[in-house]
Amino acid sequence: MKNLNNIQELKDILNGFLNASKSVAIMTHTEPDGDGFCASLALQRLLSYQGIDSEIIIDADSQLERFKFLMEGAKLSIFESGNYYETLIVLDCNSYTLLGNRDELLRTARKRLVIDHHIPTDKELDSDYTFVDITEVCTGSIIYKMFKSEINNLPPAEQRFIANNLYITLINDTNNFTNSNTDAKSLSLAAELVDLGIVPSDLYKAFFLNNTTSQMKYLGEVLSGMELYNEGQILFLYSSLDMQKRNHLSTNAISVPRFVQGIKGVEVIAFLRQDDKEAYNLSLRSDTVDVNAIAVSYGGGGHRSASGAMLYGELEELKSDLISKLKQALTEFPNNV
Ligand SMILES: [Mn+2]
Repeated sequence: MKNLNNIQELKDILNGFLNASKSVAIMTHTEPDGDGFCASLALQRLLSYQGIDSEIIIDADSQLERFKFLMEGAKLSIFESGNYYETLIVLDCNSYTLLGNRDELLRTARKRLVIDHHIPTDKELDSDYTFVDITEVCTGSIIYKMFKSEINNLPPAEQRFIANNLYITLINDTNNFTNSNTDAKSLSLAAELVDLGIVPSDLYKAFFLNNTTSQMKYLGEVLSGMELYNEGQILFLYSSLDMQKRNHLSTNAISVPRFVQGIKGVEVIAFLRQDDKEAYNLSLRSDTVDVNAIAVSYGGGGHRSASGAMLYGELEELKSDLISKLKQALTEFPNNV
């Protein structure tokens, strides 16, 4: 595997791969989010303008309802074992734990390229070329930098399709410019996308506010079970399979931590969501504690202020271990700011 460290080099490698490829697949992590999935949609459209057909490979249980308004004309394929693509591009993901069964495509593809902005872990994907820039606010920003001049030369309707998707990558990973990763670079990117014709208020409403009443009732149930530890510095939320079932929702129907960010006195948010009998999805958020380190200790990872992992075992044991890890991390605060 070769690590790439500049955008032009990345673009050259990608073009080299695509020039002689019979089949191209793009994919992102499991539970596709507004960064990985919308960056895939933008890249697919950009490639199609270069005459290259590609498929975005999703899992059979991927929840894509909230992306519908961004998907017009997209070519998606549900992963099936035995599928083969000559070139494989993985976006917003550099970890086997976040790829699920689709890691099979990585084993069989002849040309593999990973483009990501997460802190690398010890479960890095085996690829021919890997571009990771943890200073990039979102994967969409990397795609924009690679193809800025091509985007400027597209017809207005195509520009808007791509700009809409890239704007979603940006507001997904900055939580609509409220996370600590919001800076001059991310706001400049937003301004450039507005110049391409996007309407930020429409996209905000369509992506963040467009929840169903079932989702909001479920959210209410989760929020009403809120627990506080360490004199209110740790906010713990739990979602059971029953809560999801009662509200006719599947596992990742709504991003819960978003709704409790910024609560007075809270330094760390931990959301534990039951996905199976003894399987729990953990999401961590903090502007002070390095939650990536905690996620890594569970075999997960992500970013310093937002990360996650899968936990397996008995709920009460997992919970008490988690709370003690968070308390320990807080004793090191503010040294770890
Ligand atoms: Mn991302």
